Amino acid sequence: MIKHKKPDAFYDTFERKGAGQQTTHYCPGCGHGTVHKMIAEAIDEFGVRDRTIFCSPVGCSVFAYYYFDTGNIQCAHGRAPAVATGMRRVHDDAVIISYQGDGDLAGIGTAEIIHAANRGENITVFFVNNAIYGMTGGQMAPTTLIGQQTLTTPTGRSAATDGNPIGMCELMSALSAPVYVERVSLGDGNRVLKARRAVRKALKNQIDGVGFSFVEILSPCPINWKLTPMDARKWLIENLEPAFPVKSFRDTGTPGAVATARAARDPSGPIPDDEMVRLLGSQSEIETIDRVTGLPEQRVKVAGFGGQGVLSAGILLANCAISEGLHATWLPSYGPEMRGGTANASVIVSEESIGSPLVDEPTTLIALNGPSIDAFEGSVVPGGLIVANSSLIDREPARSDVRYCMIPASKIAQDIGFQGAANVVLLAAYAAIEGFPAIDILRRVIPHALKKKNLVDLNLQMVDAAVEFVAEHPVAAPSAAPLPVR
Ligand SMILES: Cc1ncc(C[n+]2csc(CCOP(=O)(O)OP(=O)(O)O)c2C)c(N)n1
Ligand code: SF4
Repeated sequence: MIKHKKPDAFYDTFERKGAGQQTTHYCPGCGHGTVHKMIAEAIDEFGVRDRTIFCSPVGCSVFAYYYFDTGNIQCAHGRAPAVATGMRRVHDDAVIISYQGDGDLAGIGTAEIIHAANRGENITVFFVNNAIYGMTGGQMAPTTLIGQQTLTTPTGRSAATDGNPIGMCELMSALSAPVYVERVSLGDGNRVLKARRAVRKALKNQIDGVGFSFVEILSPCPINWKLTPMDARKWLIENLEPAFPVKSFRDTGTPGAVATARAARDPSGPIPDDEMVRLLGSQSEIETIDRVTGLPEQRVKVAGFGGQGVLSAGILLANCAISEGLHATWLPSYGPEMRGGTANASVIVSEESIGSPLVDEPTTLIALNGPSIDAFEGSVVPGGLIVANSSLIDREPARSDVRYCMIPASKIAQDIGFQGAANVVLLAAYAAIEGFPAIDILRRVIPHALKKKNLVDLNLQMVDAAVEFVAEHPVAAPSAAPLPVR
């Protein structure tokens, strides 16, 4: 006896159609429903519903989140592989599905899928190829066949004006990282059974840590093909399959391969010795480092104009952090001009691995010029620190709930003999005030971090001058109750 049962990975009722409804929004004979069912059954079979994240696309399957009782993210058009990548990086244990149509994956999202595949992300991609833009009423897709009539190719697709259909499995298997690439078809019952096996395998691969799996499913869109559901299946076999051969393109990879590769360079693990050797000069230097513990997360914004060494001050800070065995990110932001435009660098330092490199609410602002303090003063957290270059900034911070140090960095640097190193004066002042990075570390990293070795001594003098200035001008505690952050 054949027993039909709705997979547990589906909700009991599909609320979009009103409580109690059992039907989806798909047209009669559409392949999306079939593919959904295969995926839901595989999720049930592997018992991973609670840890599955379904990244649904723009396209007819945009409402997949009404059907799958899993984690769901509705992604911007074509961007599901990028979202899936983000999920992969933060949820080790999640089973992540990128579900995409041909307009979504092979049109607007070409870049995302190629790069996710090329990185070999341990995700599963289900690519539903119906050779047309279904949701928007049947325009030409990248996979539309030569001669196929669509809304935008009323006389049939022409290679001369529209290019040739893109074989995504062929493209995927030109890359070395994907471990499983297969094209299947929903043309008839036997084909559906084969497709089901491919769907299952692609999910299992991910669960076993094998790597990037890609299954293309040739799928009918009767309404836009202007055929009955039965004729659509026939048309699929007779026309789509010859253009897109149904076969396994690649099936390699070993269970656990992803975990092994990850362990070799675990981003959340300790900073590798070779990184520290690069910054400190030798292995024996590393032994002399007091590893920092208990440091609150430092979110530093260094801002000024291009040419002031804003970005390099950020790199120096990040390098000091790495030398102390800490995690660090550095994110530059600058205009198109090499010199004179505004520039800032966001640096995060933490004992833990860092999720996002963005700094919206800095714990410290290092401002090299007036526009920088105007732009970022309001974003500093209450109790935070502003280190400002008083040579170029003619006002003190307006905030009374932050600590600040007005240091004539440009003048100090000029007096020592190299005005271009005002950035190092400011960074050293920050270090002297916060006790991080250790001044000793800053002094030890400078010779290795600076490309121009003839400037090392001058830069070390900048550090000494800043330390002396801070000792003579201690930073006062904030005087007022915290202001709301702007
Ligand atoms: C940024 C953006 N561009 C265009 C659209 C319009 N749009 C919606 S769905 C779609 C194509 C979907 O086709 P496909 O990915 O093949 O999925 P199907 O609907 O056939 O399942 C387009 C172009 C949109 N919603 N957003
Ligand atoms: S338009 Fe095509 S792809 Fe969209 S639901 Fe209808 S049959 Fe399916």
